[in-house]
Amino acid sequence: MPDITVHHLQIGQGERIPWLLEELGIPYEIKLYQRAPVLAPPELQALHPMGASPVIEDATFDKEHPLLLAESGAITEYLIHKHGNGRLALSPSHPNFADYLYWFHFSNSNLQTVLFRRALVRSMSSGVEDPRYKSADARAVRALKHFENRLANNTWLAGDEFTAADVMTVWCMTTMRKFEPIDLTDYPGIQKWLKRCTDRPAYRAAMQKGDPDLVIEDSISVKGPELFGAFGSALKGGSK
Ligand SMILES: N[C@@H](CCC(=O)N[C@@H](CS)C(=O)NCC(=O)O)C(=O)O
Repeated sequence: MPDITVHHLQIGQGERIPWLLEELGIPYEIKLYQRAPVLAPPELQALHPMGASPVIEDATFDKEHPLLLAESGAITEYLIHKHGNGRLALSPSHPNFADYLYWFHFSNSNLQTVLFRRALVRSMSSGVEDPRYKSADARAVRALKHFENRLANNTWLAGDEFTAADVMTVWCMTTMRKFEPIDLTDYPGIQKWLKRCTDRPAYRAAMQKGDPDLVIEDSISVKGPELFGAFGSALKGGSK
């Protein structure tokens, strides 16, 4: 029985963690949860004060009292440094260290935030001409263009090496487009990078274990995957 357990809410950013573990070749058990209908079900909410996914349990160092850790960025750094000998991270002596840090944090701290903000503002505004929506959309497009420019000139987000920065970011352009649609026509660099990332055997293996019903080719298509309908209803005031 592996010492590491990943609690993953399907169709969600928890997919980063099995992918990382597959890349690092670290054995793990995965426990799957379904949205009920949008938020986490009670058994997942009960695991951690924040009630969201991903959460890991690690019994490697204390079988009686396994470590419980949430936040995909924190989990990623923890696994890389405690179990992965620093693989998939760039060290401070690497010339691209600052790029690595920046792009590692960009997804959760910027891209994802502005995209979800746009979705929320759209649901509360009078339409796409509403100045509040226009402002939220301009911010999202700005982030997407910045991201595109990075990938127009680099194979991977941190430069020449595939790193955890790529692992952190892919979901924003795949599964997350089920919550906030993004047409990738104007973003050829992102399209090519998505193909490179999702062709990796570790990505395929993780998605097969965590979300076998998601069709990767739909997730990376230019128009994006089918929307997760319950999310749209929840934004309009329906059940969450
Ligand atoms: N910043 C957190 C966000 C965690 C989060 O919001 N996860 C979503 C899945 S995409 C979730 O569990 N949502 C269900 C809920 O909040 O009830 C991370 O990176 O892990």
